[in-house]
Amino acid sequence: MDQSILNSYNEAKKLYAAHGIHTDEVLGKLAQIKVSLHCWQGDDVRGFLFKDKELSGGIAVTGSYPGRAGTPEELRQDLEKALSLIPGKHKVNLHAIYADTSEQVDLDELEPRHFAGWVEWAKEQGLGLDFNPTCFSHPKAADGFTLSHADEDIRSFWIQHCKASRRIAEQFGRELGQPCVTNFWVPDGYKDTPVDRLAPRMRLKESLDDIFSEEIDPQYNVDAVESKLFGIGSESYVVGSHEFYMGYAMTRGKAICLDAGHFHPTEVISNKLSSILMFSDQLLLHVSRPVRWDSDHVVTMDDELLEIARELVRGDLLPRTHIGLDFFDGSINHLAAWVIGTRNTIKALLRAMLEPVEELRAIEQAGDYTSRLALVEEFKSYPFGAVWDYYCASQGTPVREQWLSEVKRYEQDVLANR
Ligand code: RNT
Ligand code: ZN
Repeated sequence: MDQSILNSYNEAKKLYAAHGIHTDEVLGKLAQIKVSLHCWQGDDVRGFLFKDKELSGGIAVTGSYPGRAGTPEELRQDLEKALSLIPGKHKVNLHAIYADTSEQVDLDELEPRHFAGWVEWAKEQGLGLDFNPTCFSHPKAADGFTLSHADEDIRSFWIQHCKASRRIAEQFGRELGQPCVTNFWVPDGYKDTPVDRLAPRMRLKESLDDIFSEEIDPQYNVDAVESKLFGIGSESYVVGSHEFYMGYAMTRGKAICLDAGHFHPTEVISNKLSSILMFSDQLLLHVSRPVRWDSDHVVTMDDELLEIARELVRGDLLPRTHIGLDFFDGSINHLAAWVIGTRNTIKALLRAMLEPVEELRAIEQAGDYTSRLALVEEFKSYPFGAVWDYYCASQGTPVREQWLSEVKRYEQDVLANR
């Protein structure tokens, strides 16, 4: 390791030690945390099953940056490259439309064997896998409804797809020796104010109960449900609202998925973690960045990211929280987006771990809000960067912006030829 990285680290170590923070221990803990990289950033949410299908479901990718992955091999190659630039051991999050098969197979017919290529690769790479049924970009989702559809045949198609997805996930978990988190998100909703809000919600509840009635080993699969406030074309009403899934997950023992982009523009998810995990066992995060709406911008080191990380660390919520990413930006290099967003997420956790939580808690309890504000603000400029650089170097990953030239080289050597 570069001597200057080590020197800076040792200096930083002393400063943190004065507040009882042991940086070596912190880095040991940080290395245990897995972030789930969403495969869909690599190809603008297109997938491989239905090649020419347009993205639907009220979500949108903008930009046409060249080089996006067009085959499972290319996507894996890009993920490998991105993961080599991110410290730690992580997971990859797949959607059903990313099946690796030459068969013409519809969503309700998917089986674990259609993902064998992914499992083999994950084993080789020492990665975990997560999963999502894809309830959009399909003719049977054309009118914006899936699991809550009024038509029984359509509803049952999506129920079959979700059941198939859980079986695939269970297989992932069994093969890889770590649980697969399966996240259920459906776009169902109305553009304009509905007359009947209740009936679609009743149908969604019944569909979910049907899906989860199938016994799946919780050692291998964890179910999560993701809510939303609105989407493009579902501005007035979304069936699976936050309150709907809050009630559903709490009464069915499911994990809630909180996506940072899915709430009111001034509403933040960091403030929800302590409440939800008081009543629920597990939680799934979709770390994203909303800009004016659920725009799925690449995660930056902003106040909300830091606050999410602090809540997880201060409340010791990390063991019960699955950290996934969910952004898709087609206007910049696809791998760079992964690297920036994932490195920021890990870096924010490190910053949170490098705060004197016990000391701050005692100060707060004593009612000394002056010292609370003073210390929190001073810690914002403590040399966490030196600890981060040391962590990157000790994990054999590029230090600071060194990764960028690697991405540029990869763009020239690989992406430009696609
Ligand atoms: C959509 C949800 C969902 C998707 C992915 C592709 O609003 O956030 O998680 O982004 O499943
Ligand atoms: Zn999401």
